[in-house]
Parts: sequence; structure tokens; C-alpha cells
Amino acid sequence: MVLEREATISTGDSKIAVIIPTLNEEKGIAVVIDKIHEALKNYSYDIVVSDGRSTDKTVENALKHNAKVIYQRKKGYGDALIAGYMYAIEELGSDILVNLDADGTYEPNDIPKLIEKIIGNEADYVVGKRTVSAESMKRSHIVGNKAISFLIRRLLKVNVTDTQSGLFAFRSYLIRNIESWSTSGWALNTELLTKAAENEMIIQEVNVAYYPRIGKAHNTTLGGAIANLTVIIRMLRDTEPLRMLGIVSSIIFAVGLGIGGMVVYDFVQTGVVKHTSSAILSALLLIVGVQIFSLGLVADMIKRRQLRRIRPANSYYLER
Ligand SMILES: Nc1nc2c(ncn2[C@@H]2O[C@H](COP(=O)(O)OP(=O)(O)OP(=O)(O)O)[C@@H](O)[C@H]2O)c(=O)[nH]1
Ligand SMILES: [Mg+2]
Repeated sequence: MVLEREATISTGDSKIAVIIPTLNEEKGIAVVIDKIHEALKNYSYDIVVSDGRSTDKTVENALKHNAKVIYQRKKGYGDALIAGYMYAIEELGSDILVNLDADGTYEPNDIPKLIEKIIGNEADYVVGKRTVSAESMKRSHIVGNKAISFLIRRLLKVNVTDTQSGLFAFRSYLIRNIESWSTSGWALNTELLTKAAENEMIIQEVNVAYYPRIGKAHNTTLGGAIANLTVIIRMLRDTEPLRMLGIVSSIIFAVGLGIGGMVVYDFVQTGVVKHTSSAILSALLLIVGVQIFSLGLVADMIKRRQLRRIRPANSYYLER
């Protein structure tokens, strides 16, 4: 007999994998896993712990609480997630990938909110937008997250408020479409979001809870900010070379034009070129500006040729 509650939840045929990166999280991991089992009992799911060779009882606890455990090959938060994604796709045949930290900061009961949007074809990529408090997040982290998210929205054109949330879910085909990664560290979320937007995925946010951490943190505000700024520049170079080089070339060209303008003004007034060095500098800057812009055009052409446009699963509808 099917219980009423079960009958009302749409499970579709989707196979879900919840990927948890862990580095010495023996205190939080068992609680998190148990809550996920409870939250996803009506779904077809796997829990994958991607461990960075923890030296405490993290792995033992994960296995005891019925999670699958794999070990990342390299180091870093991002590398652990990529390892988990590859395992889920290659070995488990997962359709939807969900990320969650092992430190008890996220509420596993929020996971269905994210995956239902994907199963219901409303979105391809869903981010858990955190409601943070002074207890759950340091002030420097709150400010840093806001600044990074602002840059990502403005520069990378990803319309998400909480880009650094560790709770997000997406269709697994995104991973198959990614040929190479720019990071294996803290900024993986940023890279995934950018690539989701590039793949024309429908990205949405849902509100989720955010609790104080169990156990010791690994991330620092400065470390996260540097990792993200590096990836933002790399992503801009890869996804919008013309815009990035266009801005650089415009600045150089404008300075060249300014200096050149003064030289020409002097010439008109006095009939002689007084500052030969300024004239040479101006000519050089104008040439370099044009060269960089041309480089941007070529890079843009290469990017357009390489862009593999694999359409999202819901790019057309069978009904009106
Ligand atoms: N496998 C693996 N997991 C990692 C690594 N670094 C961090 N983690 C895990 O990634 C998750 C996020 O790390 P946190 O230290 O909580 O980072 P954060 O959430 O940005 O920072 P807090 O706000 O302090 O919690 C946790 O589950 C960590 O155990 C790593 O190098 N390898
Ligand atoms: Mg955390």
C-alpha cells in the first residue's frame, strides 16, 4: 500500500546523488547522513562521501551510517566535489547531483525543495539561498560572500544572490559538458554556476536554513576571496575574452588618446612638437590598445568555435 504522503511526492525516475566533501568531519558527518536518509526516503538516491583522507573517524562513521565513500585523488574542496560527480555519473548513473557540507550547517530537509524544482522541469540548477545569522556566519564571511556574489552577477552574468552556498543541485549532464576545469579549490561553485549559465541551464534559487558549524572550519574569508577572484578572471578570459580584453584595450587607448591630444594641441598652438617623448608614448599606447582589441576579437572567434552547445533537457515542450 502506498501512503498518502508518498503518493503526493513526485519522485520521477530521477536518480539522485548527494555528494558530501569531507575533511575531518567526524562530529557532523553521521548526523548529516542520517538526516539525508530521512529527508530522501521517498526518492531513489545515493549518499557519496568524497573524503580528503581524513585522519579522524569521518570515513568509519560515514560507512556505519550507510553512505558510499570514495577518496579524492588530489587536494581541495573543488577536487573532492569533482571526484564525487565523476563517481556518481560513471558508477551510479545519477541524473541529479546535490552538494552538501558535512558540518551540519545545512538542513537536509531542504534538499527536496531543490530537487523538486528539477524533477518538475522548472529548473536545471537550483541554489539554496541561505538565511544567515550572526551565530551561523562570521561578519567577514557575510561581507566577503556578498562582494563575491556581486562581482559574479555583474562580470559573469550569473543571476544568483548566494553564489557561495554549499547546498545546490543540478542535472548531471552539466558535468559531461565540462571538458576542463579552472579550479579544484574553494571557487568550484563559481565555476559550476558560470558553466551552467554558459550551457543555458535554467538557474533558480530557493531559501534554505543555515546553522552554526559543528567542528573546525577549513575555509578562511581571505582564502575564499582570492580563490574566487582568480576563477572570476579565468572565467572572464574563457567565456568573455572580447569584453575583458576590450576593457583593457579601451583603457590603454584612452590614455594614449589623452596624451596624443595634448601633443596635437601643443602643435596647433605653437607649430612645433615640443614633447617628442609624449608623442612616441601616445603612438605606442594607441598601437598596443588596437593590438589588444584585435587579440580580443581572435580570442572571441576561437571561443565561439569551441563552444559546444548541448541543449538542456527541457529546451522544448511537448505541450503548450
Ligand atoms: N574532501 C575534502 N573535503 C574538504 C576539503 N576542504 C574542505 N572540505 C569539506 O568541504 C566542506 C566545506 O568546508 P568548510 O570548512 O565547512 O568550509 P565553509 O563551509 O566555506 O566554511 P564554514 O563557514 O566555516 O563552515 C566540509 O564538509 C569540509 O569537510 C578538502 O580539501 N577535501
Ligand atoms: Mg561549512
